[in-house]
Amino acid sequence: MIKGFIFDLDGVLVDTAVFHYQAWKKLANTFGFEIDLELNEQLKGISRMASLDVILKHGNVILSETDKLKWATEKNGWYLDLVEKMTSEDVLPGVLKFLEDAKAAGLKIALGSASKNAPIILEKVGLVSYFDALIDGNHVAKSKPDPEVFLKGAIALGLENKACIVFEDAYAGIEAAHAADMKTVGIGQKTDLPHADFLYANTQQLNFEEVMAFFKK
Ligand code: B16
Ligand code: MG
Repeated sequence: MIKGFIFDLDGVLVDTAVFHYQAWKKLANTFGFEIDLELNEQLKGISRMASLDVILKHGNVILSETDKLKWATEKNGWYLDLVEKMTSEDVLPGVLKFLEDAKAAGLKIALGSASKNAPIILEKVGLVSYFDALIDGNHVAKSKPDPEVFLKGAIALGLENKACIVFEDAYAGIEAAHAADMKTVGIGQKTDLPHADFLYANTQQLNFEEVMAFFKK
């Protein structure tokens, strides 16, 4: 029986991927190379330092660990300048109604995000009160596809793993949820998320009754 939902943040509740992209692009340009949207797709759901490694490899740039930390911090500053302007208008379409329906039905709700900036983003867009537990990049040692973030989410909700459904837009996120023995609702295209148990092309299509009926089977 389904008793809880665990939501990824970026790409599911809000679209901060576009801000990450702008900030990483600025970093790449500083080092004299470009990144494109295809590369950006690989960064979804993975940690800040893992993202930096992917980008530096793409530009054939080698940095010391100290310099990597310095540039990751710089990028985060550029990213936070963009996050600063977020408001409740930035919650993706369909999300509020879905959270309200889930709450009204008595489901427990957790966040399971790789982002260390998750608390400030939820605060900015006014979503904090919907959550019974927040597990983000500050609470985990291993990033998705490791299941740690979702396992901690289920523990924080006091639920068995199997009683939780994960909502994810990243390939690595769906893998992480399955490794935690949780079913998944993917947000995106079949080509990007072929392993999602149930798929919506976008958040506007989220339908509480439909999701519950599907996983009751
Ligand atoms: P930060 P999610 C992830 O958020 C993003 O998808 C990923 O692109 C980013 O690198 C990661 O958060 C870390 O973000 O730099 O804010 O700690 O999709 O897991 O909610
Ligand atoms: Mg995501």
